[in-house]
Amino acid sequence: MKHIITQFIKEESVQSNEVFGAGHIHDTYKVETTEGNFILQRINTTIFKDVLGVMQNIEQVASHLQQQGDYPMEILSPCYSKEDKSYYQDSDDSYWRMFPFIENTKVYVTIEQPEQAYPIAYAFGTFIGALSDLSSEKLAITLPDFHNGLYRLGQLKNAIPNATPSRLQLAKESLDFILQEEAVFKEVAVLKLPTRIVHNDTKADNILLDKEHLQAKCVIDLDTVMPGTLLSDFGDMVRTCTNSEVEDSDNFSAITMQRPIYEALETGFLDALQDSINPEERSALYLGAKWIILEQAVRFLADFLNNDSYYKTHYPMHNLVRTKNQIMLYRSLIR
Ligand code: GN1
Ligand code: MG
Repeated sequence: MKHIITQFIKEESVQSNEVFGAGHIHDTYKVETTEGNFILQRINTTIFKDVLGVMQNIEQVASHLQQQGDYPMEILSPCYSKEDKSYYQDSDDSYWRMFPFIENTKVYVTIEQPEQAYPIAYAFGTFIGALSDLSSEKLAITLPDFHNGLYRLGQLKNAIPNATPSRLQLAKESLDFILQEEAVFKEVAVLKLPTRIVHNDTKADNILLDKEHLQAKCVIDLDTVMPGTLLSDFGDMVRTCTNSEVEDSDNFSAITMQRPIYEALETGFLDALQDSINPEERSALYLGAKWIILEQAVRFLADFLNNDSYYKTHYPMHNLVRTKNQIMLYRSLIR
């Protein structure tokens, strides 16, 4: 790995590297050097085929936020290689990138108090608001139909004929539930909402919080920043912040959608976006939560039927457990 790190950092400065974080997509490492610490990532090119598009999007977003002058958080900006690129293509065709490590931060994977949720929603709202004057044509669509519920449902249905009989049997109950609720995706598809540049992966742990003051310090994971709607960003926050259990938990009976946290998310998001959110967006926020939780169940279940080709899994039933977890959360939300 040293020859990769030294594309970005002088060899004599490099001290150590170790596996880092809990992402489902890339391989992530923390690199310690005498010039400070860094995050190194091997980009998953099976999923992100247009690496250049992804990195150009991140560069554009970073420079747009920098130009604002009064953006209130730190900005995630990539490091540049010896070749002055924001990524490095190795001889085996792997792609790598580095970011400065943002120190003295923590993330929440589950949230217990509304006071913990508010800054997360306020931060994502601020981020979206700050990008409202960046023209969406400037960004590459690196993952087409990323949050297109009907398309995701189609992927799930397409996975059925190719699934092994045993996986199909195990999936049956979840599949039936999803098909019973599929109208949610049609409801979303007919909404006429403005297209905005949004984050598209607003998991609680994509906000780095100041370790001491617990204020949001940086919005991270900009891979999916693309045109979309506000609703999916609100929905993904509800999905990850209100769940009393982590997404990987099989303690299904303990899963509840914590309503005070939902309310804090709504308040934080609206406080940050008050000048720009329109009444149609505002009144559809709850539908956004239903949409994204159900869509995530669809995505995990499709991957289970496809023998786990997309998400990193740690045991054979992992994607099925995640699916059931999301369904429990969805049930609690609509209750
Ligand atoms: C993936 O970046 P990461 O691992 O946090 C996925 C999200 C899912 C999430 C589920 C590019 O996010 O869309 O919501 O897993 N990212 C991509 O936890 O598919
Ligand atoms: Mg992500």
